[in-house]
Order: sequence, then C-alpha cells, then structure tokens
Amino acid sequence: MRRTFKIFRQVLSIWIFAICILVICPNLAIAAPDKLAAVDFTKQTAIEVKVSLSNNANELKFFPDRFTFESGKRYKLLLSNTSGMKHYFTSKDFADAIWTQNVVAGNVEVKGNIRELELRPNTTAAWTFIPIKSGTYELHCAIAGHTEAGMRGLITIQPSVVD
Ligand SMILES: [Cu+2]
Repeated sequence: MRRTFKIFRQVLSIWIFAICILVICPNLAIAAPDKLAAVDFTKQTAIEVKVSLSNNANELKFFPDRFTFESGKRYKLLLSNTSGMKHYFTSKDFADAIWTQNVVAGNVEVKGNIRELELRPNTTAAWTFIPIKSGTYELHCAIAGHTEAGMRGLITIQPSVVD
C-alpha cells in the first residue's frame, strides 16, 4: 500500500513538473503544422534577371556585370548572346552556392547541377535557381582571352532577411 502511494506520488510530481514547464515556456508547445507546410521555396514566383553575354558590337563584356541575389528567393536568369561568337557564363563557386531547379534552352529542360553555360551566337537560355550560401563570387567567360579583355563580373548572394 505504501509502495503504491509512493509510485502515485512520483507520477503526480512528474505531471506537475510538465505542466509547470508548459505554463512557463509556452513556446515549447509544438508549432502549428499548417504554418510549416506553407513554406516551399521551389514554388515562389521567380524573379527574372536578364544578362547579355557580349552584344551586337561583339564587346567582350557581360551586360550587366554585377548581380545581387538574396538567399532563399527563386530567380530565373535569362541569358542571351546576340554576338557573332560563342561565350561562357562561368562562375563555379556561385554554382556551388545555389540550388539549380532547371536550365531551359530551346526545347530542352536540363535538371540537376549546372557548373557553367556555353551560349552559341544568337541563343538564349533560362537558368532557374535558388541561392543558398551568401558570399561574393567571380564570374567570367572561359574562352581564351575573353576574361582578360573584360568579360568578367561579380555575383553577390546576400543572406536572406528573416521577418
Ligand atoms: Cu566570351
């Protein structure tokens, strides 16, 4: 009888302790699952950003040559090459700092990791991605002599702003 009372007392004290914790720290209560389910980064409307690799005058530059993205947002980078020669959009460290959803070029959609894009004359491509890791990354065209001639730029990924 004494033993039963002892067990009862122990169970009761655990319950009182748990109730006190919940009263003191209501944040410990499990978050509403509907709030968590509302976040899907891959379904955000893509922010469109245009970049031209060289131009009709065959200038060896990116237009523009500075980009700023925010971590966690979804972007669609619209690349075009209207020049008479092929060019590269090469930024391997940037490619490692993003999650690529796809690259669409012509009727082909490529999924998976992309390291660099080669655009032949008069072609376009759309690169959809979500930046993950903040930092500043150099961009260049990998064709011999093009970087040195000025075909380079900088891509910045800023940390996401939490509300
Ligand atoms: Cu080039």
